[in-house]
Amino acid sequence: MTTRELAQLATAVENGSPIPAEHSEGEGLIVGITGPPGAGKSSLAAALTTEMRGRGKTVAIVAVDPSSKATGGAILGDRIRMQSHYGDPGVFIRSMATRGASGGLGRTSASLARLFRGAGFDFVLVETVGAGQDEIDIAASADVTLVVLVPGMGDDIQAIKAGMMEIADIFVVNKADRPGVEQTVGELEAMLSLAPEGSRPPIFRTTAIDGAGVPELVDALARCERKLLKPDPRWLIDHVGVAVRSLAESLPFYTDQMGMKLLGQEMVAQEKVNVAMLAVGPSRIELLEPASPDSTIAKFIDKRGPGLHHVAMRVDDLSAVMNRLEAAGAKLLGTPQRGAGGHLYMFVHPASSGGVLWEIIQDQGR
Ligand SMILES: Nc1nc2c(ncn2[C@@H]2O[C@H](COP(=O)(O)OP(=O)(O)OP(=O)(O)O)[C@@H](O)[C@H]2O)c(=O)[nH]1
Ligand SMILES: [Mg+2]
Repeated sequence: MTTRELAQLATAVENGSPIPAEHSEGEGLIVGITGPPGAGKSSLAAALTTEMRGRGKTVAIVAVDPSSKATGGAILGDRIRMQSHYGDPGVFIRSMATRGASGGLGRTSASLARLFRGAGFDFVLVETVGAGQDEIDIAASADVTLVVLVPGMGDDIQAIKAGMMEIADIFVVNKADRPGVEQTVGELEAMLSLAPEGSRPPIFRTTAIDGAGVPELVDALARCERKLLKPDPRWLIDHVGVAVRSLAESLPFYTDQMGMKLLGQEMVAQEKVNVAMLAVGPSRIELLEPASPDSTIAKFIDKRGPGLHHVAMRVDDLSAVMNRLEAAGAKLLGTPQRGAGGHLYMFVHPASSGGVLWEIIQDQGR
């Protein structure tokens, strides 16, 4: 594929087209680079690119640049930083100016990253600012996420670290030519000491403008495996619904014999069921007892006997999922309802899903 063809494909993907099947898989490593504005993410991406090119590796860069919305200035700056890489056929650079657009940015850049990996690049660097949903989306789709900090951030570091702890695979303290590097590293170490050993991200010191520390960072990246099984936070099994004739008879198996924690019990008038919720890691088991002979659950038990009734999937955008299902002709049971907790939910008929009744849930405020 020529650079021009790739650029055209990238534009199509940015505009919502699916990634062509022949470019959907690759062996490359997707590296998310995030951190506060001005931390040196773009400079680091340029320095990483120089080092990677020196090792004969190809590099694609996706820059997501909210700070450029007013003037495009940051992108101009990035152009200068990337100057030596323009014209190198082993480097492909895509800057996404957000121009105030909100939402979906993270997913678009994640799609671009997958496209570039599918196009055969050895490393795909994805730059983004901050710690919002976009960063979480990018971190979820990246194999490795670098969180770039700088010395002398003072109180800011606490706030920034709080949001970035979860997504950092590697911390980079950039601008190591400036005073206060060791203090920042020390603060990070103190904070990381609270995390269980074995899950503490390593800390690297770099000076992006002259490349100091960058070879060590590339060594670390070269050792990283693709995280094929990295959890995608957009999808979560929220709970498994089990129809029972009697909570009094069934509950002790879960609580006493299995030793699970009972989260609560309630009567859901809308569905005419008594519900008991049990904790299973971040998910739950929902035991459903008919509260009336004409409830859906009573009819289910009459017809099929007690047992597995439905599986509930939590998604971040129910209407998007619903639109996709509708467009594909799936059989939806009614329209989204609002549950007691304020969440939205709807059901997909088993005929459309290989025999499972799916409840799709979207949390309140997401
Ligand atoms: N002294 C010093 N300056 C650096 C270093 N890395 C980057 N800079 C400078 O810091 C400024 C910001 O660098 P960028 O690479 O644009 O930072 P960024 O994190 O991409 O910034 P945004 O994309 O706007 O959030 C520039 O003036 C860089 O030259 C470094 O290691 N040492
Ligand atoms: Mg930048």
